[in-house]
Amino acid sequence: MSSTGRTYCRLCEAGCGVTVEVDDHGTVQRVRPDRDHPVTKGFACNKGLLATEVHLDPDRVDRPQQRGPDGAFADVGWDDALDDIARRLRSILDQHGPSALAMYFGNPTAFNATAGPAAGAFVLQLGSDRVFTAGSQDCANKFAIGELLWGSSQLHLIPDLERTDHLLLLGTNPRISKGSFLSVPDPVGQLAAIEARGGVVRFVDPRHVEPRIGETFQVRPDTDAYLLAAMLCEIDRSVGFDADGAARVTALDELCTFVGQFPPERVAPVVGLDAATIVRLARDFATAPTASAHLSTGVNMGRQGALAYWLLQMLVLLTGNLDRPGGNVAATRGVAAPPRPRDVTPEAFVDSPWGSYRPTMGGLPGALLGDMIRDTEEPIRALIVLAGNPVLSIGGGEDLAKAFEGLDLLVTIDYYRNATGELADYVLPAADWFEREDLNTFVQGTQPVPYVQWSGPVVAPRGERRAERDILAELATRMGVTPVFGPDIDILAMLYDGSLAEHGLSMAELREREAGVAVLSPTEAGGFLDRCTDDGTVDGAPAMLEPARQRAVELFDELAAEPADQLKLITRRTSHTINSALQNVSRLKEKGAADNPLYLHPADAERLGVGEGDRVRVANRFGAVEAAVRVDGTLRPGVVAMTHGFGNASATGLSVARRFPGVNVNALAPTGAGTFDPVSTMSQLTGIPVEVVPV
Ligand SMILES: Nc1nc2c(c(=O)[nH]1)N[C@H]1C(S)=C(S)[C@@H](COP(=O)(O)OP(=O)(O)OC[C@H]3O[C@@H](n4cnc5c(=O)[nH]c(N)nc54)[C@H](O)[C@@H]3O)O[C@H]1N2
Ligand SMILES: Nc1nc2c(c(=O)[nH]1)N[C@H]1C(S)=C(S)[C@@H](COP(=O)(O)OP(=O)(O)OC[C@H]3O[C@@H](n4cnc5c(=O)[nH]c(N)nc54)[C@H](O)[C@@H]3O)O[C@H]1N2
Ligand code: SF4
Ligand SMILES: [Mo]
Repeated sequence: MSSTGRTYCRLCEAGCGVTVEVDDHGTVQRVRPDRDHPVTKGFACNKGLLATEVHLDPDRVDRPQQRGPDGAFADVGWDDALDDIARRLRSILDQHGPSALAMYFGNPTAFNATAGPAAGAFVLQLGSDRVFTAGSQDCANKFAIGELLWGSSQLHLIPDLERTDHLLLLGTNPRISKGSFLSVPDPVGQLAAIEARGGVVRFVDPRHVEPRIGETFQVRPDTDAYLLAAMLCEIDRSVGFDADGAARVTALDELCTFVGQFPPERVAPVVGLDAATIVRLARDFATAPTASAHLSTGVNMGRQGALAYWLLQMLVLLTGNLDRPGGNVAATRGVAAPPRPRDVTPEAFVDSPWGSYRPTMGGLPGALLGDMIRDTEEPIRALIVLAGNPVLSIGGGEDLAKAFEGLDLLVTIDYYRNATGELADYVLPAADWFEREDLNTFVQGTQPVPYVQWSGPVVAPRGERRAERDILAELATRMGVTPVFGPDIDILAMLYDGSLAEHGLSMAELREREAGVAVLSPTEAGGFLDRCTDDGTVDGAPAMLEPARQRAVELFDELAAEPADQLKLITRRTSHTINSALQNVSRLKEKGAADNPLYLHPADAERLGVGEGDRVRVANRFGAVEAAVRVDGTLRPGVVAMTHGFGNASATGLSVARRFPGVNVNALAPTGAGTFDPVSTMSQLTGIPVEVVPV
């Protein structure tokens, strides 16, 4: 009998409720928006609705694959694969110690409530602290500042979209990406509603991304920290800080001295806005009845994402907008935020041959992964990649791929044999989100309308796909270690029943509910600082950020000294891609994801003597790629853009992606010593200096 199941999409942070039609053979037929979902109410996008194409893709890895001596992959049984991996891992650990093992957790791990805890426990049990995550490409700056200010990487105040009079958005393109750290269905509709009731919406972005809503301030890339500092400086010297907010900041003088180095008139040429505009941005924010601010990956991926995010918190606090209706507010969490175990003193920094850095949530700088594999003293020899594609998603390009080839053991756990899997000894098939149970932990604390949603499997796993937690438990057992989350453990109940009880819920009860959803009561504004800091105040000159403040001074001089015609490469998402994860979906390829062109402003195209479709070489000291030109007037002159996740020419496991390979833009991303943010481990993936020449 055919049936319809209800679940939610796990591709992005909108987390749209969807219904899944299953035929009488147990095969998924169709995904539709769930109109009865109490929060997402039938919102969904093209990508989520095409998730069946990934679920049923003939290129999916349905059995473990092993690479043979000739380089070709062949199916092997689970027992043989796990026995061999366990034996080789054990021998590497015995010979070289636990730090010879590293794990990389990719972005979809965040959308998978049992895989993350299972993988974290696995690597800890084996004694290794070498963990890399996609966080150092997308949001480790926010985690680091959450740890510093509010005692948890997971605590972030979101704009009160329903009530705000003034919303400042930096480095986000909600129409395309649906946003990050702010989980709303139909974000564009929400922004339009702010304008419709007379509110102000402002975008700070090198690209004019939003055609219909708000006003866009086209900054030069990688300069947001100076814009925010200048806004604070201007507010301090003209309208003044909110008295209650100012009373909450200790060492406020030191904060004022720091931002005082970056007045609007000084930063204007570096930021690329005139001083009067920066003054207007600052005063309008400070004098709006209520104002809220949000920054996202366009800023995170610059060189000073942590400092910028911290300055944004200070802007909100010192204008009286922190934890007040219409400002930035705390959102209810259905699952508890991990507490403050993290050291935020200078002692938290570790020295490495590539410079000092502070691991964020225990994660290391992705920009050092290649160096740590190639290291002669204490190299990484075995790497397990869970739901990630570091060969394409972090900097390094061919060099990183070469480093991976030098590993003694590389195992990927994925839906596909992706570009990273192509270099692996084993590729292990993961069950997908139609096939396993889950809880929407990934959006807790970032939802204006808070809810928890549990989903059971909608269908049984196809082929021999397995949930990550089962794969890792089997592997641990075969290595002689009793897994923390063995097969009999209800991971979700064990981890989340405690915090669900605060809402009168439990996993058992949630599993019985219609669509597994429980809408939670919103958090009333007020009391956040007293709850989340030791004494209700924050430090205006935290020691943890001293390296960031110093770096701000140095990088300012560097930016100010750049030649006027220096081209900067920024990141750009499209509606047909999610990082590298949908590269094998032919219907998306047909719709416009056939390759990743170099977007170029008409004035730059003219100056370089190139036009639409011409081939160009994009290069810098880290690498080079070739791409076709797409002329794009939405860019700020001097700014070029490319989409990441492409570069599948040699991914033999992806027959569609291989026909539309595009190029790996991260060949141009800085890696190695001095290229990442020491206070947060963030890689630089935007605002990268490049040269463009016709070929
Ligand atoms: N230049 C540039 N680089 C970027 C960015 C950018 O904007 N510009 N963006 C960055 C961002 S925001 C991120 S988050 C990172 C992403 O970096 P990564 O996470 O390293 O890479 P993804 O491309 O997301 O690859 C995800 C892989 O997980 C697999 N997968 C999907 N779901 C599951 C699952 O449930 N289980 C398992 N086991 N596998 C699964 C997919 O098939 C895919 O192969 O890349 C970053 N890299
Ligand atoms: N369609 C689609 N949706 C996605 C994804 C995807 O790949 N495709 N990826 C998902 C993931 S993993 C994430 S993390 C989220 C990210 O979601 P967001 O953080 O909202 O990221 P983007 O939509 O890429 O918007 C980033 C914006 O920053 C701008 N920008 C670039 N450099 C700078 C800069 O230096 N300063 C400023 N102020 N702006 C800059 C870019 O022009 C772009 O408009 O999206 C998720 N959703
Ligand atoms: S908006 Fe995001 S969560 Fe919603 S259907 Fe699209 S990809 Fe899935
Ligand atoms: Mo991301």
